[in-house]
Amino acid sequence: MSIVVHGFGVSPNVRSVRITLIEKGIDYHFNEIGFDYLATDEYAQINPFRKMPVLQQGDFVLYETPAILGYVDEAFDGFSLQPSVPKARAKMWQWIGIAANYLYPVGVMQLFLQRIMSPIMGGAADEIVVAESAKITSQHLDVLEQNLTTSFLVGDELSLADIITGSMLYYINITKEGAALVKARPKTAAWLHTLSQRKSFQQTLAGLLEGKAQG
Ligand SMILES: N[C@@H](CCC(=O)N[C@@H](CS)C(=O)NCC(=O)O)C(=O)O
Repeated sequence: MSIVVHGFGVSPNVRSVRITLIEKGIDYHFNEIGFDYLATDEYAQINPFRKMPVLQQGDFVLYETPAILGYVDEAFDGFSLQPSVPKARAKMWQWIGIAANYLYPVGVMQLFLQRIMSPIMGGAADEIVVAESAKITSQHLDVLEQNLTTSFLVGDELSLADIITGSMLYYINITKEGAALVKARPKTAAWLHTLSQRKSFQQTLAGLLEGKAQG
């Protein structure tokens, strides 16, 4: 049954799902939707919370990024993107929680949105929000830097933790404040660079203006 991913190209959560599908070698159709579509009754049928991404496989519909990543990894053959040892797997879920609950709301939704997206949408960055979110992001990145003792976040194999955390950090690193924070942390910078070179990350790069074009 073919897979469809609904969302915007520029969304880090949507990108995480697409990267996971590419890493697993699974063909999928990317249904690029616009902001207006999230508000429709039709969209509420596939995600009543009106967020993206949504993964659809026939009559199976799944939303919430961590759930989608776990499903894609487990439902299909190929290289596993989750460590099998319980402690390592728990660490992977810990990083997924950090990405979703800390990096995304502060580094992406505040720092990236204010510094990059507000001007693109014709507004001005709220410098107070930028400064506050950069300060908190700095603390988040300290934790990342201290924990990057292996090639990837959990050991020496790519896992779902790298995919979701790397997707968030990509957007943080686009801001000048975020880029300075990454540059000051050599292990984080090297890890992000390694991820950015992967075919899956390259193939899912999206123009920042796309959100505006569809809005
Ligand atoms: N908890 C959700 C969060 C999804 C989310 O916030 N997606 C953003 C894009 S990255 C979105 O739908 N934004 C549009 C909006 O909030 O209207 C998940 O893990 O998938």
